[in-house]
Amino acid sequence: MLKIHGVPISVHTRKVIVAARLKGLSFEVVPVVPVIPDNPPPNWRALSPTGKIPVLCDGDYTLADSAAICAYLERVQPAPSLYPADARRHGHALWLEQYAGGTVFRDVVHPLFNEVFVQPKVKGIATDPARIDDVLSRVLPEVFGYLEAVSGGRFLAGDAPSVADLAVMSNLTTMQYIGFALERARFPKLAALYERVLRVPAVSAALQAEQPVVQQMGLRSEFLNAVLA
Ligand SMILES: N[C@@H](CCC(=O)N[C@@H](CS)C(=O)NCC(=O)O)C(=O)O
Repeated sequence: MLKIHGVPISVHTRKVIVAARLKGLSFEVVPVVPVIPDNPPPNWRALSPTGKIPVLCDGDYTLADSAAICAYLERVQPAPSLYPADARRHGHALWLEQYAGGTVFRDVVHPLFNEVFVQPKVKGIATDPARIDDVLSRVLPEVFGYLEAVSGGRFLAGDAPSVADLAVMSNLTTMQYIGFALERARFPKLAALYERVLRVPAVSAALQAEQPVVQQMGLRSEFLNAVLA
């Protein structure tokens, strides 16, 4: 059985979990929380050269990075495909997957998560409200404005969910868990897309499965009520 090292609350681990579920692949999650000192197993750097989650183990084969893992799962189980067949849509899906990991996560969700959760609750360092204000007032409007502009279709790169949808959905989910709403009035097409992705059965099942951890961590989840009811 596939082993996914990480935790479902992690943006990139959730993306891989949902990809495996969409493809009907059996997997188990091996909990690893890199931000907690001494939590990762002793051989962690051999599994994850960057130290980050997720890492996939398929028998004796090990692979780090959510984009690489999703592309690998696509070859292991081609249907349903997470990559559009059309060349331009395929390119667009890969671009948006990169944008989600490189800009939405790095510049918006990660700093917010760090300030609201990791610094105060794991490292004992006070939250910096100025950092949060800067992300919300300066960074988020441009990044979410771009996501809004590309959210007009059924899914981000065509009529079926792709890696781009999983990557964006996962960022928006963690952001809301830590108390930052996705403002529907400001980003209506993005909010509608997010809800469509949540209603994909493999996505709602994955979110349902992570709720015990969400409750245990004291995170917000009322924004999922309509989908998980
Ligand atoms: N490009 C990587 C990014 C992975 C990543 O940033 N993982 C975060 C959690 S979502 C992590 O491990 N953070 C802990 C750390 O940086 O030590 C991927 O797509 O898998």
